[in-house]
Amino acid sequence: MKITSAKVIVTSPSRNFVTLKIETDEGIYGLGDATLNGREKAVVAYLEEHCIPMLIGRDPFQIEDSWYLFYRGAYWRRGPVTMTAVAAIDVALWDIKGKALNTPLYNLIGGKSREKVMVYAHANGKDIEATLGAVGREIDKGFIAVRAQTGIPGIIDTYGVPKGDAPYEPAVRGLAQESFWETEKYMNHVPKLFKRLRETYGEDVHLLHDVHHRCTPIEAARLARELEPYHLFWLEDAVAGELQEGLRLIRNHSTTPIAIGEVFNTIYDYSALMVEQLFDYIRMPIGHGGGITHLLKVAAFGSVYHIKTGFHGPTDLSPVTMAAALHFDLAINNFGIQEYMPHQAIVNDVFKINYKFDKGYMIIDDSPGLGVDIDEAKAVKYPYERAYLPINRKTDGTMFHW
Ligand code: KDG
Ligand code: MG
Repeated sequence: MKITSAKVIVTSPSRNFVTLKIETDEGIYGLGDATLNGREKAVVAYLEEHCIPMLIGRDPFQIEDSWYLFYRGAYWRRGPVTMTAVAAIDVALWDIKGKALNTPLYNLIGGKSREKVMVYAHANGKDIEATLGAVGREIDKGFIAVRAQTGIPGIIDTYGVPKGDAPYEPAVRGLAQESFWETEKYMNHVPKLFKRLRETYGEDVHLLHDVHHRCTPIEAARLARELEPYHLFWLEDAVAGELQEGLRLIRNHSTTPIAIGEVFNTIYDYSALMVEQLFDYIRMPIGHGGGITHLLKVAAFGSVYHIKTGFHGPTDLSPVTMAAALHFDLAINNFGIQEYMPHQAIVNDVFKINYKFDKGYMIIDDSPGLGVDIDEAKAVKYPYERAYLPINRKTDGTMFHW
């Protein structure tokens, strides 16, 4: 089999998605997700200018060699743009192989280790009462794991909480909007939320929280310790991703489990953290971390240290990444949990999906390959619209982490 062509499809049903489609001389094609929220066109250019010309004529079954061609073969390697492009190529090749061998992707990477994938929902509200209600609604839908984010008195807007009634969506169309932040108010407020959540819903539901990179190491250590009585499933991105040594301080002060890495893109972001056992859950998603080939290595390395996966799964990763993640989650032994932030219904006008939520878990059918498809005629109905993630300032105007 030979790769005869490849193209990048950009579509925006409610939000932008970038999809790589690789075609072969046997009529089989594969899909990869190349969406990098707010920087979509950078990945389009990387794929079109630098990768697609090198793909033509290659054997799509040589996935390992292709991975190293696009990783090691680029002198300027690593980084989110490059690794999102590498991931799109890799996932598309696995999709082709599954279709060619007429078997679901999970069978190519070890077969099923479980029948269903535990997922966590997002719940948020403008204050503690509203968040309590939102968590209750997710539990009523059947979720057994819920991430809770709440508005903070005295802070205009808070990460994870929408301004109006629309579902929370990180990127907004147009240029970057400003939000404002004060860590002290946040730190004093969040433990009150989790106290109320445990009093209201008991010990059994898994509760998660995302700090979204906003604490210094010592602040994060205090927060993790103050949240300890509420037995979180995890505290996510308590310090900024680039400040990896910061995790040591959290570990020294608390037993709250730590998740990190949605902004990481290679094993080299994780290796020291794993060896020192400074965190518990791998967040790096297949779509930004070099694809299935690379995540298999990251997860295997983590398994040595009893670290589990908990892949990023926001709306800014397309159904192609969600399906790839679910196959992966089914197959590996050290799966922990999967984030599931449902796409708006209009996304299904463009993507045909093969997974569904069922009582706290996701299940996926046994279509060959990934099992997700894209309708190109529908995709053109939703042209790209520039969108940005917000920027964040302290209330005195200092530029801060978002
Ligand atoms: O594009 C940014 C989002 O993916 C991110 O803000 C979502 O932190 C996030 C999460 O945990 O889902
Ligand atoms: Mg996050």
